[in-house]
Amino acid sequence: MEPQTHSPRDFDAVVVGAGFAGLYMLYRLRGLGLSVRVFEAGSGIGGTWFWNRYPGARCDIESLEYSYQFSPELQQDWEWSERYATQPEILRYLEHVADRFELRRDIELETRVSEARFDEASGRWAVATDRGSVSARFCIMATGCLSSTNTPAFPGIDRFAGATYHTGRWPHEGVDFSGKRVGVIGTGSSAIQSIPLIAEQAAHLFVFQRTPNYSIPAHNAPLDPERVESVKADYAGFRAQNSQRPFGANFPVNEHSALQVDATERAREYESRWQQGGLGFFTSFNDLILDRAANDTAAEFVRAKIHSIVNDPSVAEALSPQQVIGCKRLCVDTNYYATFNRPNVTLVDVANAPIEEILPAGLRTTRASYELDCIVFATGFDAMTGALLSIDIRGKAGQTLHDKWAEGPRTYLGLGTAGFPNLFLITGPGSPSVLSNMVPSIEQHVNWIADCIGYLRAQGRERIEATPGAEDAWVAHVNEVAGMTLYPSCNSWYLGANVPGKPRVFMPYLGFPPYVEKCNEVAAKDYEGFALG
Ligand code: N01
Repeated sequence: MEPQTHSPRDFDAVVVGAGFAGLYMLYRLRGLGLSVRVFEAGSGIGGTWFWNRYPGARCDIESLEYSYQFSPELQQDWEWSERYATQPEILRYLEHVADRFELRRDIELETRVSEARFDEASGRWAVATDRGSVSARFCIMATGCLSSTNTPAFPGIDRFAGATYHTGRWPHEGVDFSGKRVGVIGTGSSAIQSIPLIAEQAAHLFVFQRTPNYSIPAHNAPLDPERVESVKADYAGFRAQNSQRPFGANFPVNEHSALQVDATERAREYESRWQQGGLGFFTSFNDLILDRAANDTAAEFVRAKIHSIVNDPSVAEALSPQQVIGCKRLCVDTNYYATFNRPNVTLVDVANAPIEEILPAGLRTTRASYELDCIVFATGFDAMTGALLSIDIRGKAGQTLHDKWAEGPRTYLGLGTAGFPNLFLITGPGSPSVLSNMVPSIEQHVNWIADCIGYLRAQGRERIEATPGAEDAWVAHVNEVAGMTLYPSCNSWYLGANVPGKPRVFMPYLGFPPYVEKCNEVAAKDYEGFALG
C-alpha cells in the first residue's frame, strides 16, 4: 500500500461516528500506524449515549459486560456503580476512554458527513462534510444501529404550541415536567424507561400506546462488590464464556424446550428468571423464539404478571401484549406497569383510535382530544439502515447505496457490500448487532476490520470488496435463519416495519457464536468471499 503522501486532508481512513464503535476503531487503526480522521455530528463523543439523555436512560445489558474488553487495564480500573449503568455513567466511561487513549485529537465534532464517493481512478473515498472535504483509502461507518430518529409525520405537528421532545435527541439541560400535562407517544424501551420517571413529575401523563410491549423488571441495584471481585478475578474467562452464548451476553441458557417440562416446572423457571430480572428471561427455555406454543407459555406468564401488578383489570388488559414475546425487542423496566396505578397516568389506546392530528394545545385521536403542554416522541429509530442511507454513499460506477438497498439492505457479513470497495460497516445489517450485546459485537467487528486492513497492507493490496456471489449467499442465509424463527411474525423495527415505506426485511443476523466463527473462517481463508485488488 502506498505511503501517505497526500495533503493534510487526505487520510488512510475516515471513520464516521464517535460512539463505542468509532472510538475503538480509531484506537485500532492508530495502532496500525494509519492516519485517521473521525467525524462526529454531535458536539461531544458518545453516540447513542450522547443523544439518549431522557429520564431513566440506562443500558439493559449488565454494566460489567456492557463495556470494552480490549484493554485489560481499563477493564480492571473502571468501577461501575450499578448493575445497569445510567446514561451519564456510560457517557463518563466513554469520555474516560477517549482521554485515557488520547483519542480526541483525531476526532472532529459537530461535523456531519453528507457524502462519500468512491473514485475509481485513485481508489480513494471522497468524503464531504458540512465543514469541508477529505479523502481516504478506507471509509468506515461507525454510525450506529439506532441513531437516526423516527418521528411520525403527524398532521399539525409544527403547529403545536408547547414543547416537543424526542427521546433520542433529549435536551442536555434536562426537562422539568413539574405541573405539566405530558403526552408520551410510543411504548418501546425508551418510553418504558422514561414513563415511570416522567409520571413522578408531571401533573398528568397520557401514554399513547399503539402496541403494548413485554417488559421484565430490571431489579437494578448497586453492584455487589463481591460479584465485581469475582468477575474481575477472571474477566477474560467471563467474557469468553459470554461470547459462547446465543446473544453474546451473560444470559444463562436453559437447554430444555418449554414444552419438555410440566407446567409447574415451567412456572418455577419463569418466576426465578423474573426475580433475577433482565433480558435473561428470554433464555428461560431454548425454543422461545422458535416455537409458537413454547413462546405462548412465556407470553402468558408475563401477561399474568401484568394483571397481578396493575390494579384496574381493563388497563392491565390493554397493557397486555398479544404478539410473540421477544418478536419486538424485549424491554427491561423499573416500575413500568405499576406506574399505571397512579391517578395521574392515563393509558390511551391509539391502535383502535389512531392519532389523527397534533393540535396547537394537544392532540386528537379518532376518538377524543387531549390537552397537552408537552409531547414526548418515544417513537424510535429508522433502525440499522437510516443513518447509512442519510449519507449519499456512491460506490463503483456512481451506484448509490440508496439504489442498491432499495429492496432492503444487502451485505456480506454485515461488514461490506458489493460494489463499494474499502467501505466497511460496523455492526451493519446482516450481522448480529442488535440481537447481541452491542459492545462485544462492536469490538468483534472493529478487530476484524483492523486485522483485514493490516492484512491488506502486509500483502501490498489496496482494495477489498465483497463479491456479489458471497453477498447473495449471505443475504439468503440471514433470511433463512430469520425464517426459522418467530421474528418475522410482528411489526418490529428489526423488519423496518415502524417506518412507513421501508422495505420489510429482517435486518440482523441471529446467532453470535456461529457468526464469529464464520468471520474468523473468512479471514483465515484469505478473506474468502471478498475480492482483493
Ligand atoms: O423505539 P421503539 P425505542 N403512532 O421502536 C410507537 C434500544 N433501546 O426508542 O410498536 C403511535 O422500540 C411504536 O408503536 P408500534 C432497544 O433496542 C435500548 O423505544 O410500532 N405510536 C412503539 O411503541 C430498543 O428496542 C434501551 O406499534 C407509534 C414506539 O413508538 C430500540 O432502542 C433503551 C407511531 C417506538 O418504540 C428502540 O427503542 C431504549 C405512530 N405513528 C432503547 N410510530 C436500553 O435499555 C411509532 N410508534 C439499552
